[in-house]
Amino acid sequence: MQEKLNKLKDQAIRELSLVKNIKQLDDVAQKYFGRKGGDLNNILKGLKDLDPEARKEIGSLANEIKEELEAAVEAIRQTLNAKEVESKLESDWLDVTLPVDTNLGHLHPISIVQYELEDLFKGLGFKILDGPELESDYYNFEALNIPKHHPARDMQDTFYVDNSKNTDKWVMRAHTSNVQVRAMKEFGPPLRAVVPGRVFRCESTDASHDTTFDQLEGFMIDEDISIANLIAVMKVMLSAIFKRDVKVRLRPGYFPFVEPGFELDMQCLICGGKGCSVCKQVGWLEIMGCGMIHPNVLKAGGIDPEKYSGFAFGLGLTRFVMMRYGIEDIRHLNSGDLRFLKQF
Ligand code: FA5
Repeated sequence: MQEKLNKLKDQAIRELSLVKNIKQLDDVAQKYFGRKGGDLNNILKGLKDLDPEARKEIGSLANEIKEELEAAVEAIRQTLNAKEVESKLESDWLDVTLPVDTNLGHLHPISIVQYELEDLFKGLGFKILDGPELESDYYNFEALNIPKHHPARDMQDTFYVDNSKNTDKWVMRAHTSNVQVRAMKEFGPPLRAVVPGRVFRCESTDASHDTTFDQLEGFMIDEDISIANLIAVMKVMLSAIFKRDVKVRLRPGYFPFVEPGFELDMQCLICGGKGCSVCKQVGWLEIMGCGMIHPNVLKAGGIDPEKYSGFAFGLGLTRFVMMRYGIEDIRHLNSGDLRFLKQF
């Protein structure tokens, strides 16, 4: 039995010396110490059949050999692990002197024009304001002189949010005009501000209509503000953005929150006024609604309409961008299509 054990030990040592990787090491360890069928374990199991004297002697030798071999396996495992790490480091090296990839993307065309407009209006003494996209029915409609159930709500139909805990309805804002009364309450007169932002409409899409688009609201409130101030600001804005003569026309338009109200159209720059799918074959595209702020809206904002007057406009920023760059379908702008976006 002693001889058998010593032979087993020599054989195990020989096999361990030939091991090249962890997998082979595990196989050898399994062969000798495996719970089921491991050679050394089988000998240890057979000890119970020996007489007590022999069991003691052979048992202590077998344990000695087992400990020795286990220590050898552990030592070889550590060496192999260290070698593996070393070779991984060699193959995974990184050249920190290579040039950095500078293709980091750029601004979306809507942001480009929005920031240009913000700079322009800052120069004219306007504040740049922000407002909530999820808005109360009050600021989106009622404060703007559009009572509940009034048919004028259909002009800016939007998405209503079910808020069963609260009796007041919430809507995705249909226009940036929701910030008018908020700003009047916060800052009071005199006030000049523009409000860029995303708005939402429940309507069918086509080349010039989307359900999510951007507007830029603007308003100026002071003593003696008139339509002449509105037209002057429009002219400055158009020539700054288009840097050339663009044909515009102002026609009467109905918005419950202005009186009088207008709509400003631009001659379509996609077709040069000949007619196309963007301008629905009429040669003109509606770019903004505007007018003199209704006295009821000034009152809702805590401003005395006897003393102050003001103009307001709501520019369709997305359509403005289409005209600036000659984009023939509004749906490209929210598509996330890199083939389109990389052109700007
Ligand atoms: C309004 O949203 C008013 N709040 C504008 C206003 C502000 C009037 C202040 C008076 C005083 P309107 O629904 O017409 O108005 O939208 C304004 C502009 O947004 C339009 O002239 C158009 O350029 C753009 N627009 C409207 N609907 C869409 C749409 N579905 N997709 C893309 N652009 C749109």
